[in-house]
Amino acid sequence: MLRVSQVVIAHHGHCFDGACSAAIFSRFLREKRDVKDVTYRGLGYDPNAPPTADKFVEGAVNAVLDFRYTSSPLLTWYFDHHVSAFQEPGAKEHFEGDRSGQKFHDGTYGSCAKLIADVFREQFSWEAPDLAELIRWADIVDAARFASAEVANSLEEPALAITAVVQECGDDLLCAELIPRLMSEKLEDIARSPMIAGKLAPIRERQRLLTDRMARVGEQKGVVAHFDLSDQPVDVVAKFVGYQLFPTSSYSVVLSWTPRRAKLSVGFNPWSPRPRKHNIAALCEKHGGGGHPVVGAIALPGTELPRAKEIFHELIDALNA
Ligand SMILES: [Mn+2]
Repeated sequence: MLRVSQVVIAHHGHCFDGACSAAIFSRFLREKRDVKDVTYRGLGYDPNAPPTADKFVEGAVNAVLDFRYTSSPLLTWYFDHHVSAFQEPGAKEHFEGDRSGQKFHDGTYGSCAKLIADVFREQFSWEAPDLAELIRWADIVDAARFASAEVANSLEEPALAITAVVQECGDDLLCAELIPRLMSEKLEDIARSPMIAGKLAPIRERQRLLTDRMARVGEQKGVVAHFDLSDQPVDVVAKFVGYQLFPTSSYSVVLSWTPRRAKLSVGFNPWSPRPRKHNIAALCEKHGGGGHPVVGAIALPGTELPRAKEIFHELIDALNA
């Protein structure tokens, strides 16, 4: 059981940037506000996910990092870089009317971790130079600034091994152990330890099977590589495998399904031979999803697979237009 403390950090769950953001924010609280006891709560975009404010505790410091805005009066700190952060009706106006000086959004940032570090340095005169490597990697991972699709898919880099484990196994229990370690330890030491290294073998095997499956069902239509994986349940999709399989594509669209949710994952190929012509966040917002200009997603209840398949084809056509 997780104990609830006087500080609740609700962060994008199953996400390396979300965990790094929580680590930097926690270091700030420890060094500037003498806070030692923090509860971490992961947030997800599942259609059935409870409202963010359900994670908050009355009277506590409640922070949301790397996730959509909430107008809840209990929100005390906010940082995000998703351009789709303001989806709740009235959220944008509520954010703009805030006078706490503790709520920040900048959609031009590659990672929320870097946004937090920059705001703390510029506005709160605080920085942790030893976290530079963590921030650098959060920016590489979240903005897909990898040298190649092969590097992105390999789990050799410590940050990428941690990313893979966080994506597949990063529930609140794992994060309660991982985030405090990200605050002070080297990424290579964390990656070598059992909590990460011990979980990699099954992840590698699942990635291999998924890559095979994507190679079998994948097709390229125009500049879009597309993968309908809905015939068998799959929860986590490999973001960059599509570009490795179809290096001449500019975009990829993946449809995945579990009884809980149907998910469309859309991305711009960071190694595309052509420039990006579409804002993927805006395309996803049309169907209730969101994200960044270069990567986004739409989640529907699992029972709405037929609708998800229609959207799948609409997206392929829209990205080819
Ligand atoms: Mn992020």
